[in-house]
Amino acid sequence: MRSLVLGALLAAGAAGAQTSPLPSFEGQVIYQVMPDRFADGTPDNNQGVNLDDPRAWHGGDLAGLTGKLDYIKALGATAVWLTPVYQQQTALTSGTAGYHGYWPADFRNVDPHFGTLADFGTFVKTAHDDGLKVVLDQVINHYGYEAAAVKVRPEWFTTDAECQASTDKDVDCPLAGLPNLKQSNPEVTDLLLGNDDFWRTQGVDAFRYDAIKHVERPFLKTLFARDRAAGTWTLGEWYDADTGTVADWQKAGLDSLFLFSLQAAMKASIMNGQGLDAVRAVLERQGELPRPGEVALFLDNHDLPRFAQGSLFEDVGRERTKYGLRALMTLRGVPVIWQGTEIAMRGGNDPDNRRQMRFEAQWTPDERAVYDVARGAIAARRASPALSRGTLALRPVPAALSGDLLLFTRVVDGQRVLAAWHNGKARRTYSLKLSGLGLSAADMAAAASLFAGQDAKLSVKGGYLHLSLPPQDAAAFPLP
Ligand SMILES: [Ca+2]
Ligand SMILES: [Ca+2]
Repeated sequence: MRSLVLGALLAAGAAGAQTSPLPSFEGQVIYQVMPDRFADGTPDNNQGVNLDDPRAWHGGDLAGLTGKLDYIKALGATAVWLTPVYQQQTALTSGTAGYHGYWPADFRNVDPHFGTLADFGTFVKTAHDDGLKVVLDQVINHYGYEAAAVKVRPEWFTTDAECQASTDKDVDCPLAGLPNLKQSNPEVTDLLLGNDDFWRTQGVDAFRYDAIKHVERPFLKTLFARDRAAGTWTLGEWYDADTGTVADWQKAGLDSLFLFSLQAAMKASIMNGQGLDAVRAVLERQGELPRPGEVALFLDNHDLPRFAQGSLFEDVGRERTKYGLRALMTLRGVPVIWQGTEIAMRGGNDPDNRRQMRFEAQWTPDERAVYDVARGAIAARRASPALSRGTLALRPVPAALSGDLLLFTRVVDGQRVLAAWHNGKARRTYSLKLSGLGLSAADMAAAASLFAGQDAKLSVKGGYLHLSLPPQDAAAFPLP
């Protein structure tokens, strides 16, 4: 069923002539914010706030976020992705408030906890003045459980009988019991397309579409085509997407999706110490991707346990988060950093992974050290065209080293960078034949990693590449 519909989408895409460049975020670094858990700009809108309850509103708002754009810019991000800021259902469901934004009651209003539409405008203008792009989360699959529309417009939603009879239950049945929109209903189509236009008019540069696995395919085709025509970059969330799924949907008109399979592999390899073969296996499939430079790459997000949570020991979690952040900045794609990962915040499943963000004055020296690595790695990536936009080519290493050593080059306009991820538990020097790596390079004296504060070196002599690498870290070297 799915492949049949996708086939139709592909055919339609091929028929439409591409006259203008496709929307692109290649070279960007996105910072993900959940506004309720980020920064509280004013107590005036803190109805029902309880910082001791992880399922309650915590008071963060658009004024607070706007006030922290300097922080996001200083980290080095170039774009901000906000989880939804729509007006939410006011009732609790299962003891949980709509603080996360995924239980909309009115798609064209800002929830009073976050502020007003004017506050949103101020946020967008300030972000743009700071050179930051704005990515807004869009919910297109459902309303909140207690939204008035569910009772007022029952024909907009699938019934139990329709769900039972459906051959595509991912699409036609409720996700987590949420009132399931029928995107093929003309009124629903108009509503959702109009929502996009509404937020575009507010100055949004890109949309992150929630739960696209659960949305009717013909509607998605229409939606993505309209966004593309408007120059809006689109990022889809297909939970657990692997390279094949990302490739299918890029062909169908989405600019980007989150590559969940790479996140899982990085968590296993970097945080859980399982060797680098899982990461290599994902990267070996990058040739399937029509636009690898657009794919969204991440260590964690608001739906997954925190990256640092993968180790019982807080110091190990922090050190391996540094490794993960540096590794992320060597990859081809668009890195996305979830608020707090730059200080290795901990937290298990939702809502524990959404603890209140803490800023500089509240950090421990250890947290500041993680931040310094994050900022340095982002700066190195942005300063290097090869790391930002270069093609990625895996370099073979001897089988005995494959769990401990991952090598790839990033190349653009004749500039070359060699990325080296080292999973070994001790510092080690590797001497590898250049020809075995498929490389040639003139002799060069020892060069330092592009990542500041890292004791890693590369030299070339007599046809051999010599790498001196710290334990459990990722480095990047200029290659002449
Ligand atoms: Ca507030
Ligand atoms: Ca659905």
